Amino acid sequence: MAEVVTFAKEGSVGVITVNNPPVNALSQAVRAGIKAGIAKGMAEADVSAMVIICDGRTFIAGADIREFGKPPMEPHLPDVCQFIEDCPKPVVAAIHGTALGGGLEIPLSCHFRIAVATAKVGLPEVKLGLLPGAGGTQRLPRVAGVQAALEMITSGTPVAAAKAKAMGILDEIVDGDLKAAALAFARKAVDEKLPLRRVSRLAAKLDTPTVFEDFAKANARKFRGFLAPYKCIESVKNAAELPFAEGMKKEREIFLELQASDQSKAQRHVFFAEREVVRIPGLPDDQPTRAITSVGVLGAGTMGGGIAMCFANAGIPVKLLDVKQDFLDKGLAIIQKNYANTVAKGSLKQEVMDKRMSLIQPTLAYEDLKDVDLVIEAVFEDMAIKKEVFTKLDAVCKPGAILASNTSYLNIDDIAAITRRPQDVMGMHFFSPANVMRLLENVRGARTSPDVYATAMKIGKTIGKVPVLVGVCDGFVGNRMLAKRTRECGFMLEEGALPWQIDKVIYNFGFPMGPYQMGDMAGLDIGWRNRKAKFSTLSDREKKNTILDKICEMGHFGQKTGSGFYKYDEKRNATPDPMIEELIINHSKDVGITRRTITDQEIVERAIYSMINEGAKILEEGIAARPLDIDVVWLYGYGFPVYLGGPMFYADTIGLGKVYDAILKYRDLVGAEYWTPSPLLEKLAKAGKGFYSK
Ligand code: 3H9
Repeated sequence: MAEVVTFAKEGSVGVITVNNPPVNALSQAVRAGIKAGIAKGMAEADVSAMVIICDGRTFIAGADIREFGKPPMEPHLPDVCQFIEDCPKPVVAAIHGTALGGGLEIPLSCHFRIAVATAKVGLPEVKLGLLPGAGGTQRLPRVAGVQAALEMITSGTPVAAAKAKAMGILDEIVDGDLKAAALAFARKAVDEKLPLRRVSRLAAKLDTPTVFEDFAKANARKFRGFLAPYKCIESVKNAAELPFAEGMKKEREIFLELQASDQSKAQRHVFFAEREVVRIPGLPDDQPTRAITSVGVLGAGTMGGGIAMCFANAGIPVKLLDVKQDFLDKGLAIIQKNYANTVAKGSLKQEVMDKRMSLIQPTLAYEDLKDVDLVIEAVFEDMAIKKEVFTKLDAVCKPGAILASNTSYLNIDDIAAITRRPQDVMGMHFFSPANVMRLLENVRGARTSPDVYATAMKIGKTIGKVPVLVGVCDGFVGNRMLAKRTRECGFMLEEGALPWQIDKVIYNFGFPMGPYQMGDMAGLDIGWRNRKAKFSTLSDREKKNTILDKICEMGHFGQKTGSGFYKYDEKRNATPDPMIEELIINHSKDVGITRRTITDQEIVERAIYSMINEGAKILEEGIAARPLDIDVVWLYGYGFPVYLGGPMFYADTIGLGKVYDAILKYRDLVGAEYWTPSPLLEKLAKAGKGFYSK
């Protein structure tokens, strides 16, 4: 038997122990080991029952995702599960940690399941663009009912032991030693001749015949663009309508189909990218970091308040500084309101809210920041103001404190240079609303010390963010690429597209909303102010593209003023504005452009490929160390569709050759100034390679 699985006799019970760190994934050796363990227990006359249990921090966390994409190796998991279920001697699964995916499909094939109270069970395959492929879609509805199975399988969200017991997934919740309890349960099953519950022989409990359609309809928004949830529904429906063996056969077919799909490849890429992103190339895994036990946040506005909440949520005390009592009062009132909303929804206990509020201490005095380990300033985006703030921080903060700016595009090196400790200065760019958005762009300056940016990455994880390390440039990774999309969309408006056409195409591509809906929501004045600040750096064509200026000059700033690119009713429902259409058409005339039909494909290509080309430049310049850093920025900060894996992964899926050809086409159409292929992209495309397959 393979050493990742051991078999030992404890009296009359055969104990099959899985030990495959870190998460006991079901590699081929583990599958073979479990099967061999069951076979051994069956063969040995003095073994009357078996227990499957795991060493380490968790029960089995599922199939080994790293094996996907390689040729499947026997024994296949569905067969191992069936082998367990068919065993004539009782088999008990003993669960701790998280039993996920195949790690729950094995217990569902056991005759009994017990768990410690802290355990969780779930079928998260949908998050990898898959469906549970070892009987999960067939056995769970037979155990927990169709509705509960649909919810669990299509959301992928694990449930806690108590709920799992109420759903019928667990037989018993155990206090104290799990192995002792499992042995006792196994002996009881033998002594009391408990009937062996073979789930495949049960019927899937169907509540209403229309449950499948109703479920798909009710979740249409959530499932938009994704293949896997619909395939999960189809497979659960098979469980209700077909004999078990047929349902299993179809489940396997669908599993293999999904496994080979671009969506699942993309979602698996996202799973690993999210974990890899925190590892900083060039730094050892045991890189020393600085302790962060208290934080200062400057600016009690929307951004500063959101950042303060992030730390308070993680139990870290925050000194929140602003220049006027009035600003502090308003900021705290908003924080209070945000928390109170969560309490009202039932997702937060009042006492937890009170504790978090007590961790946020308002102050007007810089002196109060003298002992904090980290300061993040979120004041107005103006270099003169930033420099003033950093001069003050440099004067009061203790040696070794990290001084961070939340700027979204200003030069961190210029800010650092004003201080006597540039090695302690960096950017920590949160995304609005900071307490909700998961992305944190950590910007390392030319002189930032490695232990400083390693600390920022670590603290980012502590506060529940997905931190990405980037270098200094205008707009860093996210906004620098976004600027290219904004430019191209602006050009397409001049050439013949309308905002609602572009928005629809970008929405259908999979983004939560189009650029003009987003602009209207954020406030057009923000983009206008940025445009004015950067006006001197714009090209002639960009300078003359005054559509945004004209809209803003009328005081139309988007949703908050009732009109922007769209008109809004009192409920903020948007309708296309004929006045804006006229304004755009007149603008085209004014700048001498004959409007033409812009196809949806052209919109996708110009909006997305312009970003991909910029992403390639970002890689060349070393602003991002790896394509996965760029993907993670776009997935977690800008709502790039998860099932496309991020812009760089998406480029590889299309093929860089095609992207390159399109770039050349737009170079001829729009101009080399905007559409010159990055040398990296050109080199990879010509070599038939991708960003991830160099
Ligand atoms: C499935 O089961 C299909 C079946 O239905 C049908 C088959 C026919 N495989 O997240 P962490 C690695 S699909 C390989 O940082 P945590 C992970 O990459 C599977 N590797 O720890 C990381 O490696 P590294 C359904 C895996 O404590 C290390 O383990 N199951 C797998 O924060 C630690 O991971 C899932 O989707 C895996 N399955 O969270 C569960 N899982 O150190 C996926 C983890 O090199 N896993 N690794 O970066 C999780 O949700 C979390 O890892 C877990 C632990 C909650 C278990």
